[in-house]
Amino acid sequence: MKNRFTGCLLGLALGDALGAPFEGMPPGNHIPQCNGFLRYTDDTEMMINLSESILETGDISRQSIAEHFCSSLTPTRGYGPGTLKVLSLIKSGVPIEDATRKVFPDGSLGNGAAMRVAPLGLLYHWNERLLTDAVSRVSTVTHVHPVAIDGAMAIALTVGALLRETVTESLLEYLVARMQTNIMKQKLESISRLLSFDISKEQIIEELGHGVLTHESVPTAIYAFFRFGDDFMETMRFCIGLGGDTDTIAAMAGALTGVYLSDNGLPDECLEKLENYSRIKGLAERLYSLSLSMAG
Ligand code: AR6
Ligand code: MG
Repeated sequence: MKNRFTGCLLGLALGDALGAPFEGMPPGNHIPQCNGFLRYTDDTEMMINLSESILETGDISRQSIAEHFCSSLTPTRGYGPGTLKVLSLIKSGVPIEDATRKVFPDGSLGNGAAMRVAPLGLLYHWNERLLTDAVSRVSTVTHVHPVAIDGAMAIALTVGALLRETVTESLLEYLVARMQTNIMKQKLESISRLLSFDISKEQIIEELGHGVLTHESVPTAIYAFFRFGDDFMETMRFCIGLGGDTDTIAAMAGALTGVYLSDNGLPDECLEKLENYSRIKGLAERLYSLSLSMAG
């Protein structure tokens, strides 16, 4: 179980760092490289800040999470412009509830909530109500759009379900039943059909998307896991070959593949090059201990 916690967070960070050099490119035969330093982006930085806040307070404190997001923010890690603005408003004293609607009145539709919530699926895998409550509270520190919250739910619920049971097609039905928005329901519902035949990158991009919006990236990452999740690097090559928001799609699929395979399934030659490898591994181990003590 502990190795699956570390596999999840290291898989997320590795996917993020492997995808980062290809962000914004058109689809192509992009090959993820582990021959140089693997620097991660905002996805992993936010996942780390969230985990550190939880371990510090032993709880989900929105105020503490917001403070960690703001005080440990590295501007050069490629944050979405909306999230940067929301965090700078919070830092200047604007209440979270107001800040999250200043850029987009209905809230951000970006995948910035989904990319960071994998630790919540780990921590609360034993209690779905606590898990969904935590996802909702953590997402809405920056992302209040219902589609963005649904995307975060889909990722964290998948992580939780993978820790509890083996993967079956019914996992997709389980996720669909928990979506609150039609677009996320429809997209996740279509994955079973798309898995039933050989399909090109271009068709996947057309059907599921490869962009920064939640409904154009979360279903794609879940599809990638179901199709290639037995092999971490195969999952990475697929996600990165799509182009577009490569780092975040690979980060989300990396978290799912990592929890499924455990850290033994991640390539050592890449982990050796990953920025802050030991720190991320340590956070996962401490979340494992916290989860055990919470579950009693
Ligand atoms: N209406 C129209 N466009 C929107 C809306 C909306 N309601 N919400 C978001 N966008 P943002 P994130 C567009 O800035 O979700 C980084 O690379 C708009 O163009 O809230 O934290 C991360 O690694 C907006 O700037 O950021 C992720 O991959 C963009 O979506 C990615 O960016 C992203 O929303 C998203 O990060
Ligand atoms: Mg990123």
